[in-house]
Amino acid sequence: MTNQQTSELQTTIAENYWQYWRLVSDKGRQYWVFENPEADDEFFAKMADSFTFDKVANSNSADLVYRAQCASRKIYIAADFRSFPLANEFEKDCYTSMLNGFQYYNTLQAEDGHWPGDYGGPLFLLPGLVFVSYITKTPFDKPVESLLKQYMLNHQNQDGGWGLHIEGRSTMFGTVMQYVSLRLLGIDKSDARLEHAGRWIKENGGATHIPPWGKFYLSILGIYEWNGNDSLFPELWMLSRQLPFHPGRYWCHSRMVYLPMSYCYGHRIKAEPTALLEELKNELYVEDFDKIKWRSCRQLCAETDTHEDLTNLFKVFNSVANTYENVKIPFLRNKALAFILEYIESEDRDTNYVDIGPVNQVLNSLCIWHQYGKESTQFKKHVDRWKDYLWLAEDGMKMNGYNGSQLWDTAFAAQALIEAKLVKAFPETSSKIHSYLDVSQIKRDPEDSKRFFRTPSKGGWPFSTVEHGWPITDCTSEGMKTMIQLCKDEEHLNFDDKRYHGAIDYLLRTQNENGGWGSYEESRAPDWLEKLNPSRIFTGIMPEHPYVECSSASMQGLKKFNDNFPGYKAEEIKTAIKNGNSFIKDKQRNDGSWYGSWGVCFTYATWFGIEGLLASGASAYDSENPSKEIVKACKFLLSKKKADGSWGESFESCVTKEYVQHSDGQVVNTAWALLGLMAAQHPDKSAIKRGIEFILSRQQDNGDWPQEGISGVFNGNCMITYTAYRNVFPLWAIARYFHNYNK
Ligand code: LAN
Repeated sequence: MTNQQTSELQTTIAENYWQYWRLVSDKGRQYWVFENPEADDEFFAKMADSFTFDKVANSNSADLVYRAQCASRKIYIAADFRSFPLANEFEKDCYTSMLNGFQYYNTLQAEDGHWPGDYGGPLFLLPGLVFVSYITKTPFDKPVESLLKQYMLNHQNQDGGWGLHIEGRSTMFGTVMQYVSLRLLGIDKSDARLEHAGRWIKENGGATHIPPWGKFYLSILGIYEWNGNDSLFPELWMLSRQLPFHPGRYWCHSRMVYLPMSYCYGHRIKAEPTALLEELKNELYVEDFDKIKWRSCRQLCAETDTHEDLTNLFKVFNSVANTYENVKIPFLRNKALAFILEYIESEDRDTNYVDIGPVNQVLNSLCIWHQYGKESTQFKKHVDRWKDYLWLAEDGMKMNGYNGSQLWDTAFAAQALIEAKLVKAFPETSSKIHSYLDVSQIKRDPEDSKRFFRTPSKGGWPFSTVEHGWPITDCTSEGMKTMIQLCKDEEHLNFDDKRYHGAIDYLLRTQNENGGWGSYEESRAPDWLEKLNPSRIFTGIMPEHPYVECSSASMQGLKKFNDNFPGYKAEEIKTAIKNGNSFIKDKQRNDGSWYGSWGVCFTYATWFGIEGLLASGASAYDSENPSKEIVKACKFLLSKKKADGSWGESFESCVTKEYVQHSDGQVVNTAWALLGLMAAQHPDKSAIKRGIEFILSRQQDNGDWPQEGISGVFNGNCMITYTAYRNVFPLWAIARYFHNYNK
């Protein structure tokens, strides 16, 4: 058999097992259910084996389970669009590629209008859930459990360890977290893969060298002493809100993770001891567990994991908090813990127990279990949301970085379709997009915003679902931009324009004084707060920082609204856009690029930088005098072009903050670079055409593109998968070339 035949056969066998899984989706909520009442242990073992995955070839899975299930769907294309009067062969290739590409991609759209997809990547999330399921004695269903294990095993590196994310080299955090999870899920320590991992852990100093989050997670299991943690100081919440380091001023993700962590610390939550946990104490450390001097381990961190060093300022604050811990005042501690609990419950209600992200969802579950017990309605509501974070692909069942990227992906897919002028070609797709954007707009404000540090949300759009309900600046803009244009392109689609006012108010409210926008909220603390970052593994997590991507999107959104509905807050919008322009200019680096905080990396942000400048009045190359910032940005992009005409950026760019070429061209980077160059109407037609040729050459017969390197990032160091990008951005770039460039 040829290699291809072998791999086709493997896929067929695998699909026999995959077919027992079905994705349920409703208003964006998406989760997998297993349907085979006759399945027994032997079946589960065989099923797990069918999720074979070659990490060495590519550690990114291609979302084949979901995509295979959609393969038989038929997509209607309106007759007028099935062909196009074409001038030349190349245009014909472009049009065919778009039609095929959308026809394929539209098969993946769910009935509720969004595009479900893999949002995995980080490897520290699933272990958190496994730990909490173990502590609360809430086991997973068998089929889920077997595929969770399979996922972790599939992502073991060749040296025996695991990274912080699927493409990363081994770290203590990744390795200990997967090792413990696999043991908790029933794998014996004599298993060769675990023995290998165990050696990695010991050779790198043992689990005392795990970074702070790892110390925390091991402590709730009782296999690391609480005393080996720096204080998580619950009373910090009770200090004056005027203080610049009050946690109410933190970036919302840090705030919402610190919240349950400080609850667990205050209560010193610890799993009921079991024989297995006792064994783990012997497996993870170089020293005898009972002889470890825990206090001296507080700041140990393996070299493999150290992305940021602790600052002197942190050390000062930390020693105050640690000292207080020795003399703490019970009244204050209780008061702090009561406030924290109230806050956790408010977040739970506001988000319908989805919670802002995968870390606090799981930790809130633990706190609620601790407070109200396993049988409480609140705990059950938490557990019911666990599945919203789990995703199935050919590498097994993983934990997503959010409850999905529904709104974000839908808005981008729609904008690509709009630029391709194919809205009317796919009428069903377009109506469903409209309906998803409509139901996903946030309809209410958080319940007690002042007390719980929330910015009003009404009118904004979230990243995922309306039930999640946290508004995000760029998601709001992308949602609004898309809705405005969709309703213009398709007469029968409507949206009451007063509903945009909330979005505009939110965008105006969240702009910072320097003109930039952060991700969710206005910045509430000075930059130096970053010096108190205790994490070692993440950058830029303390205050909300302004970003070029979020700012550019917000400016584009404001402009789109103002161009279409000039009657609402026109002056404020104009000023906001003007200030945004200064922010973007200010962030441009000397080489003309912008650093990307949410996508890999300079190609992503430089595309946003260019679009932001254009939205705020900068002139492109089609004017007499193109703006110097645009010229510099395009020069940068062209300087990174590879010999084959593509662009390809490694995720290492995000980590090192300098452009790092990927060994291969990447369709997603190529598309971003081309979108930027074409938005600027750059005159190097042959470079742009070659880039498009590269994208066309990578397209598969079914209209899909291969899954290449990972393309998303957060906190400077952790990568995250955006499955949709390999379809949407190539299509968007071709669309721009076809209709809006070179005309
Ligand atoms: C996201 C996902 C979406 C992303 C964009 C909208 C793309 C971006 O433009 C703004 C930032 C935002 C909203 C974002 C922030 C950080 C998130 C929430 C994530 C990358 C998804 C997962 C990540 C979250 C912090 C992961 C949990 C880990 C912690 C360190 C708390």
